[in-house]
Amino acid sequence: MTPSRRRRRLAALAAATALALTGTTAGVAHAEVPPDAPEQLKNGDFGAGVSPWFSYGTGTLGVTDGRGCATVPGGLANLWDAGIGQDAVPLTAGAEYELSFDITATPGTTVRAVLQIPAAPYTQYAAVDAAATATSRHVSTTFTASEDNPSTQLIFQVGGAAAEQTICLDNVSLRGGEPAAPYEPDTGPRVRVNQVGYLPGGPKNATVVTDATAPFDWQLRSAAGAVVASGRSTPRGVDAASGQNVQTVDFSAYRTPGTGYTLVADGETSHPFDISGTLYDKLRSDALQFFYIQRSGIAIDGDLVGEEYARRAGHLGVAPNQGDTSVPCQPGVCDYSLDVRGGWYDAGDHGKYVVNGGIATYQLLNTFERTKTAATADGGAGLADSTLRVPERGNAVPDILDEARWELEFLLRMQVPAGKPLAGMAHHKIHDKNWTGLPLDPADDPQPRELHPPSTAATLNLAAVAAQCARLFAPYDAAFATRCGTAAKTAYAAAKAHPAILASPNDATGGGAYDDTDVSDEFYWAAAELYLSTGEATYRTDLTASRHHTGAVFGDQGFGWQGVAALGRLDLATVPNGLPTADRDRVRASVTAAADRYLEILRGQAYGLPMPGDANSYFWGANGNIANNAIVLATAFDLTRDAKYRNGAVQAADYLLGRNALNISYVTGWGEHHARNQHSRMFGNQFDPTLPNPPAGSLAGGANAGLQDPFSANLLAGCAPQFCYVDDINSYSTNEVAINWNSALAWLASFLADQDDAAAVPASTCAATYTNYGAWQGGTGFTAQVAVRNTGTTAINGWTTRFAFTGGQQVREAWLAKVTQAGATVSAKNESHNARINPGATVTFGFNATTTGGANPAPGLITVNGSPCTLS
Ligand code: 9MR
Repeated sequence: MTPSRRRRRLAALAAATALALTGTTAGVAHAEVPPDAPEQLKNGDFGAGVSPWFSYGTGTLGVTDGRGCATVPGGLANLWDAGIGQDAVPLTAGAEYELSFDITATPGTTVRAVLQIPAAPYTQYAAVDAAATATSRHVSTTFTASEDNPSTQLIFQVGGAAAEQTICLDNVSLRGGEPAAPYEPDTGPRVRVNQVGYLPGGPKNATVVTDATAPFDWQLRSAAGAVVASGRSTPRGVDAASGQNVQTVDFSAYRTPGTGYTLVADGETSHPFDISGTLYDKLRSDALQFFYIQRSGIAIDGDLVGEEYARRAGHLGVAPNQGDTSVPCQPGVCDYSLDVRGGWYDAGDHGKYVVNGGIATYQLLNTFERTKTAATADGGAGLADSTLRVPERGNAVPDILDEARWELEFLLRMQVPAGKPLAGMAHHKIHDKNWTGLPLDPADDPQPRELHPPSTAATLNLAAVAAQCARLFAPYDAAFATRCGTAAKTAYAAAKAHPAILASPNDATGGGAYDDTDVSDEFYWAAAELYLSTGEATYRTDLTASRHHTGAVFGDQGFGWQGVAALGRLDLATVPNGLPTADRDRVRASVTAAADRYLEILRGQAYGLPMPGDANSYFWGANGNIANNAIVLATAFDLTRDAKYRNGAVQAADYLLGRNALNISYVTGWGEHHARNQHSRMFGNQFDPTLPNPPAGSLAGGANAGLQDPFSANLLAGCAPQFCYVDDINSYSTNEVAINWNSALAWLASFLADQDDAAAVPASTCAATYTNYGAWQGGTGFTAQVAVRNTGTTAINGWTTRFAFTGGQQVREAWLAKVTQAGATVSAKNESHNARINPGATVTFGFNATTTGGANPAPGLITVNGSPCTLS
């Protein structure tokens, strides 16, 4: 990632408004700066590389002969069309400063150095013009700061010359004022809880930051202040992830629902929280609602999501947009244009990337597919039609599928058309030619849009999610499902024909690279999804031959857009399929083994999260990976019904919602103190108060010891991993929003919502056998029977047996039960003569069903009156 990846147009606006101050220095000149005055800039001699310097509108900023250098294109209209700078420069009112630097420009031009507010009203505190040539020139100016500002910007405006220039800077210095105070985040009370709350039957853990090394008393207090539970803390020593001495509190034994509880320990009172079985219901819909608001190519309807989020359609071929209805390739890449409208904007930028769209779409589709196989998913009521505020609500299709389809349609458009070179492959991405500034409404983006070359990774992402689409949409829209199925097969074949077309790590101007040198995991995932949908031997052969089928796919740091073998493995464990029983059991055991490992990691963390505590585990977007580790824990619970795994998933949510070193909920609108200034061109409230903050349910990328953006690098250098985060719109490497992080949050929230009170898991009281008597002649249908035995100790009086087909199977007629079907889910209700099932007794019913082709395995879950039966 080059530091120049995105800058604001602040420099442009500043220059446009404030430069009556030309000449040499604006502000008060001739101030006296003592020789020992403190330095306010970081890495002014470029001795530590480029960071925290950034550039915009230039070539890559790099270090050449010990100086910071960048090329600047000729012909830019204005000085401020390109810049090199540093953020978070503090000024103290009334203090005197000396700004100085060495500069060369080859062949030569005038450069302006400006110290300013990096957002409206773009006030300038100082500005100096320097006529720079190929011979180094030392420039110095003094001024008195007119006000306190802990976070100004020094920017060298380097545009506006007719000829291309190479600009080099060295010994950049701003001396004066007070020594820079180390940044101290406001972390609130030392007692750290899930600020949203706890499930009545779930684990309830907190972390207390303290100097104490001996245990102390804690008290749980009701909203009225009554002590409702108490106990002793557990000393945990110094936590590596935060560098803090901490103790933990476990109040799991207290289960009474209520609001406004606080935990008091070591003289501190936590933020308030609830104990409730409905905590996560709205988080599920909020996390999913994010996707509608991120949609490209459609006006966002304020009646649905509130006027503050209403906006015009972005990138629908209406000026000043230059896409996305007919987008050409980058020069030399292809000779056609594609209509690639629609989809979701990836993150805070306006790019659309097939690779990241893939994992996000998978997770939405998988959130829905889980309703067909997981006992706690309650028939998917929380994900039904009209549960989200999307334009498609009321169309008899679950809204989460409608939302996923918005992206699927885009992904399908990214496929290279038949007859063109690399037909069937998917273009890796489509985004702006150059980075744009913040904030920027998508409809106002003036940049040319470009298709980037096809890649094997993108093609396999398309194959995988289009295969999921084929089976999940079959009951709702057979034509769309068929279109998906065809595209999936075509893409997979194209990827096999071109197995090593890799996206370039250097293709990161105007958009992210999403590069990946190993696509063997994408092959495994795509083969798995195609096998699950089609049941065809060729895909099974490929997936079982992959090293990922038996290899370690669940690393400690979790899976993400670059490593997707886990997606295939999870689906082979949960979605019904025809793998041999021993192999299927091994696949499932690999999920529970991974979950056991995550529990072990979690127990080692005083903040109780399933992520190791070293700096390497806190990377760009780690909150998404933490949620993904929670998904593995949740899946292990779905497979085994062992509550320890559910408890692990809950504790991961505790971390995301406030039980962390910064005492912040990383989800906007959730918790007492939550992230709200995530990096986004749409949600630019921090820059422009007329714009909204991100909508409730937006997950920040989170603590990232890599500090790849200059703002956080400058502010947080040397941070302990959990402190490497700042809720500031400038910090794109710690505080962006992104579809792949929110899809993980949505999956997890949906699982947690399904747990209701997280009551003890009841023993199964039924056993079910599903027998497929085979296909009719011609293969258009089949006959099956379900036998249900009462394995409990009391009679069942009246029953509804429920299961789901994998694809588009439809019951045509049934006997010995009244059968209805909604989507893929079949409900069989007793007839009057077989309503009672005595302990040990069995009832059977049968049906004829039509098929639309594809896999037709026995269901993975059969319930009686909502309780899961053991399957045999
Ligand atoms: O999430 C991505 C992270 O894993 C990478 O380290 C980072 C740098 O390549 O890019 C992240 O993805 C960004 C993408 O490149 C552009 N859109 C915003 C994404 C989230 O920051």
